[in-house]
Amino acid sequence: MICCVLPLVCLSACKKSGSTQDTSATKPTVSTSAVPIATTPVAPGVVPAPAATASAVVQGGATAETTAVLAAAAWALKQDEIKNDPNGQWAIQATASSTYEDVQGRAGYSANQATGVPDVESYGDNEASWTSKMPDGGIEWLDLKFAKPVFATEVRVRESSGSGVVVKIEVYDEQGAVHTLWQGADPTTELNYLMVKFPKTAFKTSRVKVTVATNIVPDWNEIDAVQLVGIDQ
Ligand SMILES: [Ca+2]
Repeated sequence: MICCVLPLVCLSACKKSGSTQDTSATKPTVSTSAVPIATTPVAPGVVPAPAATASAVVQGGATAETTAVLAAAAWALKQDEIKNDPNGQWAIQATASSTYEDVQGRAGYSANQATGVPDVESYGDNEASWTSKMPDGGIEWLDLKFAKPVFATEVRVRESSGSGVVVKIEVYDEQGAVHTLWQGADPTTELNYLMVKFPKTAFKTSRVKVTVATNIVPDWNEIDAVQLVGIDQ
């Protein structure tokens, strides 16, 4: 009798599990569960255990995660790993929908403050980041160019104040057509990267557009740097 019941239980459980996955694939969810502090050293270059990252929003095979819940040491190692990622490049030029006090060029808070390596060291207002003209006006965007066209696999957005406002990541192919790689809810808090991973693009890109909704998080929302990750072939 037990032999007959067990398979039924398993079948039932498997079906439930399957339907849950189907739902999560189409309905974005944000994980907010607390993560225990790591008790074992993490070597540089080692990808943190899945439990140490918050992942959220699945759409069309793209995933997003944030460094927000990493323990401090793991956080610092991850920052260093990203900063020196051999497949990563930092933006070299940027324009934006608007800038704080309409600043231009490379002035503080200009779009170009989101180019180059990260240079904001603590969470909060800092003119070494891009900031829009209005704090809570709604949709704004940052359009960034990179030196080398690559088949892209990931875009990392370093948010440095009022984090959690990115709503869309797009890239342009070499013919100038725009491709949406991710759209959803941004789980980023504090000074952290929103890391949007996706299947390798079928085209090369050297231009990324980051769209934010500044009304999501009250007060100013600032982006320190944006990294495009990809390979030559
Ligand atoms: Ca910056």
